[in-house]
Amino acid sequence: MGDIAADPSHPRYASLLMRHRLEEAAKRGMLAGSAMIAHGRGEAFDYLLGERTTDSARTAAAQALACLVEATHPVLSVNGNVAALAGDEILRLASALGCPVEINIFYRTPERMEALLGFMNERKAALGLDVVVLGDAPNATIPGLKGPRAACHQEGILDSDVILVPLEDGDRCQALVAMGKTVIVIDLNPLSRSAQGATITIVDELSRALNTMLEMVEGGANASDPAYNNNAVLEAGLQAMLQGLNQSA
Ligand code: PTJ
Repeated sequence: MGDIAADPSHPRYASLLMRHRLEEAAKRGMLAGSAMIAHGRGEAFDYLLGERTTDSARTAAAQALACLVEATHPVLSVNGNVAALAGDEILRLASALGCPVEINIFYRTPERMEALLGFMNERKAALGLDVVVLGDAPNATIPGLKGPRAACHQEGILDSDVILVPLEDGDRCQALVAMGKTVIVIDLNPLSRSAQGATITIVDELSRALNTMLEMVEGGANASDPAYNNNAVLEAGLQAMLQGLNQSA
């Protein structure tokens, strides 16, 4: 994608870089019309969080990674925002786990699917990674969801036992949980329906969360914790934001 004008020493460089990636992705036709609104909401929560990875987010990331490593059929689901903001990190994580990536979008159109498949396959080739990118020929549907957004691959999302669905919408998260899957969400908003309904919620910015998982996978993942408590993680995420607010008051 094109260059960003800001210097890496700029205090808001990371944020400007993410916005730039979204602008470039929009030009390529990869994004939903509401992608920028979703991103803006995420940015607001990240501000409150102090744009940092909290201890509770790290705990959730470690549990997420452990479940993905222990899974029989792990899958990483990718939508427009995820491809734009952290397509490379997703491909690296899929490569480390030896699992497929499936492009699965809420606002599904053939044009967007083509743009996203083209982008992810381009990045895969640039990184020289051997990762299966699904989404081109859906042959199944997610039960409980109506319309094109339910379309998925049997050998991908349908048969998965553990699924990472970053920046997911509430209905789909609920439908995947109802199928008995371990559903891992990355969402800066601890109050969203997805965050509340997922099995594991990483309350962190997408690229930070994925980079945390990549660092952990390099060091060797720990076993999953049977006592992991997602409600405690959500509460800790919310408290971190409220503390930030109190400090700046
Ligand atoms: O590509 P599509 O068609 O699948 O559509 C993707 C979007 C994201 C537009 C769609 O899924 C959507 O509308 O999502 P929502 O319901 O707005 O939820 C997105 C959630 O992600 C919100 O709770 C945001 O706070 C959060 N979020 C946004 N950007 C980030 C984020 N969380 C972590 N990192 C981010 N960069």
